[in-house]
Amino acid sequence: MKKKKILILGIVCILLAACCMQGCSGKEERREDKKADQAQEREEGKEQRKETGQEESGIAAPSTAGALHVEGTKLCGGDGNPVQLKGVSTHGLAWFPGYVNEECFGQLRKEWKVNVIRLAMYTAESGGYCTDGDREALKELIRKGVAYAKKQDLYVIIDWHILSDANPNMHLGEAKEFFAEMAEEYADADHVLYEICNEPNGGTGWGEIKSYAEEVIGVIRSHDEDGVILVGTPNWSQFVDEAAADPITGYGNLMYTLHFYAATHKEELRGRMEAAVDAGLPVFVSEYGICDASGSGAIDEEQAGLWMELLKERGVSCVAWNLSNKDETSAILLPSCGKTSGFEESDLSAAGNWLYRMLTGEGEPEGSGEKAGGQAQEPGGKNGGGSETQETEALTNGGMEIQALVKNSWESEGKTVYQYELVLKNTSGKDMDGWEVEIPFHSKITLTDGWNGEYEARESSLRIRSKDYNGSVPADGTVLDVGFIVEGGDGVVY
Ligand code: IDC
Repeated sequence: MKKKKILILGIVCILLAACCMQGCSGKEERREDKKADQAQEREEGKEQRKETGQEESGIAAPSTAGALHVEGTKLCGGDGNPVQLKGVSTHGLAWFPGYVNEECFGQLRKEWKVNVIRLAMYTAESGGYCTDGDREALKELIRKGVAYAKKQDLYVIIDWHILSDANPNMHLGEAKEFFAEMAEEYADADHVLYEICNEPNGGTGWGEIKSYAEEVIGVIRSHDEDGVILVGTPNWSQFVDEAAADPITGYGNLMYTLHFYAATHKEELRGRMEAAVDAGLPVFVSEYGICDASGSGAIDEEQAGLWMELLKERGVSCVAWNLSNKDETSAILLPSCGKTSGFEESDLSAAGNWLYRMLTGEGEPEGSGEKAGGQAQEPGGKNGGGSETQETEALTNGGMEIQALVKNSWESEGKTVYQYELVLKNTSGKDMDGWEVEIPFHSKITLTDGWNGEYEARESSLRIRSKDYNGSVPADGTVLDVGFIVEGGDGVVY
């Protein structure tokens, strides 16, 4: 914000001298100073918007909305208009540092239309900031990320990613030191938000989080008087109602985080969020996934659609987990993608594909929960056209009756990719302790992902064995949440 441009300094000096002579307060000086800087920033922003192609997309960005603040339950831009941030979170910076590069951020900004990037820095775990991590290297990555975000006209969240260190007070001293340094450095950066504790858990109550937050916020505010601060809530940032009942007072521009994983957290958590917002709590979804809470398992597009609808309706910002090629459902890139920028459609996992479509509006998974996930289709023109509950063809082998539903399909480099979900029913008449099924396809397949099973692709058939946790199936029992993604195949042979 306060760019140290000679011209501005000159104006500020004159203003300062004039104000001092007239006895005006330091606060007024700062306001004048800010106004002059903001005018200059807006001019520069026009140029930057042309470069990032953001003029056409019309989404809020630092160059248009400027410094953010909180009004009531809403995040707002400098002009007072509500702003919804939508973006993506890095995986742990220590584990996946490569994605912090300007080309990557630029592509996400221009092609994916994100307006925020979250820099997730684990505090515990291996390589964590408070355990055995290289603190200077981690801070350097954050500095780079903040600088690239600035250049690409993105907001950026500095995330103190507590997780296995369930109670944020465990590293209170380190947190205060870290945020003092960050807030001092970024006091005048319009595009920086601070997230002070990712997910308190392990029974850590709101009282403990609140006392931690008050300390850390105090430190941040002593350097940065108005940057937006995101505060975690109990139970992996889900119990926003507890914060709503006893919010932090005495400081402005605070928001409280809610995290959801759509295949695990559904109606009940949406209800909690709505009630908290209705009670006046500013909520920010700084992390979500469309799979289950482990970050893996099957994707639930229907629930994801319902969440997106609600977030849109309430204007709640949301950041997807995670920007990496780790072999887990929530990673937006396939493990086979070694690139750290210049991603193509064929590099995207099912989660990445969904996110891209949601953010850009292409293929529209957003909006209607029904549209997003409710349609079960058969490839190769055998479209049942109905909902998942409708009777579909089934095949039987390995003692199981198998229904293979296509949840999603898309084109990639001239080939069609299908995401299947299976419903397996034990029709063997006996209880099973472990199962194995085979799915024959019309043509050769390439397996790109699979969950809740051990997979082996052989030419045009796919063998799936149970995991240790879903192998026991009573007679007539059903196994759900088994799914996979294959390229090609032209449909299942019944
Ligand atoms: C997961 C990562 C996984 C990593 C693990 C570390 O996806 O690769 O091994 O953390 O413990 C969260 C957390 C987020 C989790 C994610 C999925 O904020 O750190 O990432 N998740 O489990 N909350 C709910 C889900």
